[in-house]
Amino acid sequence: AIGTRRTVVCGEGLLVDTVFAEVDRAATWYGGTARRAGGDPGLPAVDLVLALSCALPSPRPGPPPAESDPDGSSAAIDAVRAELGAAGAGPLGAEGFAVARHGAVTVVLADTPAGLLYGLFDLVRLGESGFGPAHPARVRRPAMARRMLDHWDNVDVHPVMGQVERGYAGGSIFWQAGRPRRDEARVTAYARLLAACGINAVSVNNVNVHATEARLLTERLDDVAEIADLLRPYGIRVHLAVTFAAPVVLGGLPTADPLDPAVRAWWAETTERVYARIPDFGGYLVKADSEGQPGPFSYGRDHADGANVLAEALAPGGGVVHWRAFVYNHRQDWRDRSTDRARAAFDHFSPLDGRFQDNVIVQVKHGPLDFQTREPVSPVIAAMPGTRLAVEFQVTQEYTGQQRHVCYLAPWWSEILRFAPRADDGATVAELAAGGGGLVAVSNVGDDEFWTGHPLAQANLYAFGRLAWDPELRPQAVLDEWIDLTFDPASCPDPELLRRTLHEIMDDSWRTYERYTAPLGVGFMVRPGHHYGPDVDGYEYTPWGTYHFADRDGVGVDRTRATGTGFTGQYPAPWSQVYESLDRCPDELLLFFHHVPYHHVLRSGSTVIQHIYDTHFDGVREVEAMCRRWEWLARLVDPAVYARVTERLTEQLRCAREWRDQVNAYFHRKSGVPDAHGRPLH
Ligand code: BDP
Repeated sequence: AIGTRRTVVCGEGLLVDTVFAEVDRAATWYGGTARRAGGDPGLPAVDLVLALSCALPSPRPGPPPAESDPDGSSAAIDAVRAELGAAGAGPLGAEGFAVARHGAVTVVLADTPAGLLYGLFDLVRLGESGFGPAHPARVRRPAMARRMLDHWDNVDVHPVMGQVERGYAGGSIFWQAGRPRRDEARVTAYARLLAACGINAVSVNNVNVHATEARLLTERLDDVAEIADLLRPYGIRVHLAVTFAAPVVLGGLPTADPLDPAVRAWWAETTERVYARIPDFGGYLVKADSEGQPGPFSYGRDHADGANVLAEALAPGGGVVHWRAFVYNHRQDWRDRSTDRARAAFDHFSPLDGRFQDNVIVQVKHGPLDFQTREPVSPVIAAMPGTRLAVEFQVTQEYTGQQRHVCYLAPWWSEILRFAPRADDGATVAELAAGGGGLVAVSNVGDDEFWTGHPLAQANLYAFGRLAWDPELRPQAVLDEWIDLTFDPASCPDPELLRRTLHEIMDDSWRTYERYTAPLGVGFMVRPGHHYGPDVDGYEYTPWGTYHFADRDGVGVDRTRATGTGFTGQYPAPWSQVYESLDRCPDELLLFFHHVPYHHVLRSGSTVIQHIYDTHFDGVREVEAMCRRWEWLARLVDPAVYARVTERLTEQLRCAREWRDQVNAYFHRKSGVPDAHGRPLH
């Protein structure tokens, strides 16, 4: 839509250059024209203006004289500015923009180059409808200031985890066997893709910082700077995962004690060197005292002590430290039913509220456990009003089918973002994240030709960025945007069939996945280690703290205050009472909070055991329907995409049947209860 227009771009700056390069490329491709403001005045009237408002003189009353505005751009800009002023729209902000259609001219206005870039991508989303009838300016500003992706990419190939930890899309786009990959075209294309999704920060290495990754902070800093140079033109700042032991392993100091003056000095000097090399460096990401990573506990210090020393070092450069709250004992005694991994983050972090410096962002996984298909919202999110919190999602589908299964996660994220964990002010998770450190997710991208292994998993990447920008968006509307941008309905012989079928396959795919995997919020039941496919008892007698406690009488984890681990008490009212109560607890979370007999009757009216059987049969039937529907698209999508998705669906169906058979057989054997409909349970 843009490429066929006569476009003028007004303003200066690196990101304005990017905007111009984008429209110029489109114009070259589709036969339009693109020029910078101040060029040849003898041009015909423009039909698209992208302008930085600060680059413009204040609007004069009345239309500009025709001779000073031969292409009509100034008149259109002035009209839109006047309209924004009259509407009291206020500043567009650091990344906001306004799009208007004034007569036959589309105008994108922004206060900053980043805003102009996001305005351009908004127009790309609008397509031809951005050039329809005149309409007043629509102002868009992001809800979250930081919309970040964490790559769990290793620099070296890790003997167990490979090049990308929990990566299901091939190798890393940044690193290859210990070296930078230096695929500039790919990283630039990635930056463009991310900017189009609304992402503005990327952490480029794994949170489990191994020996080579650690050195990115010091002697390998040039490798990071190279990536920063490629992401910068698209408004993306680079962050780095660092090891808390860096003063010892890199600096040769005898300790990493955060209160030791030499340690503080080391962090300050090291960070100063980072800013000398990368002036817009975003900051550090730290996983400390977690799953074997070093941390402040080794020195008898707490996580506020640990985070603050890094924050102090980053403050002069304007950086932040994302300090993860994913801290728990992964070597617990499974025989001790009072230890509860779900409690850990709250127990460690809530007492520290108010002690973190302003540029510390405590990064909390959205659920208390670990990115399961269904979990309650983490109680930490409600418990730290004096701390900047970021909420962490997992776009990479570690526990949701590893990009072999279709699992559109936006409905799940949307539910979480709309949840109001605190009764007093009714603030939603989205509002709390927006007021704090924003939204972060683990990336699902690799060097795969479709970026994400499963082509339909791209929708999760896109949806994450869009929901971080605007958590009010409906997941189905986001999917519509993604379909339009990805499959180009204009060149599709039957765009309506394509759209309807993709919705039928994807809209409910997260719930379908939930139906054939672990039931009623109990979680895990995946194969240990790689976490793909069913293994009902795989983690049951291990030190990882993720159990379902199924026996002949019942199943589920008693996390009540009355008789269990007391986890429900970490929530404020009313959620503490809702989750504590067997009658009020939502069905989908029942086994997360309660241990119940198999004949316990759910709010739905079904018994727990019959619900398990029914949902597992239903889930597989739904995957069978997905496979049939996908066949309708054989001639409507690119053959390579068609082939890849077909291959993945075949595997999804095989795996869903495996889940159904194992889960049903397991609970049938434990409980001895037959299926009410007489279906074979094996
Ligand atoms: C778990 C993953 C593990 C990550 C960890 C984390 O299995 O690979 O290192 O999360 O978030 O889900 O640090």
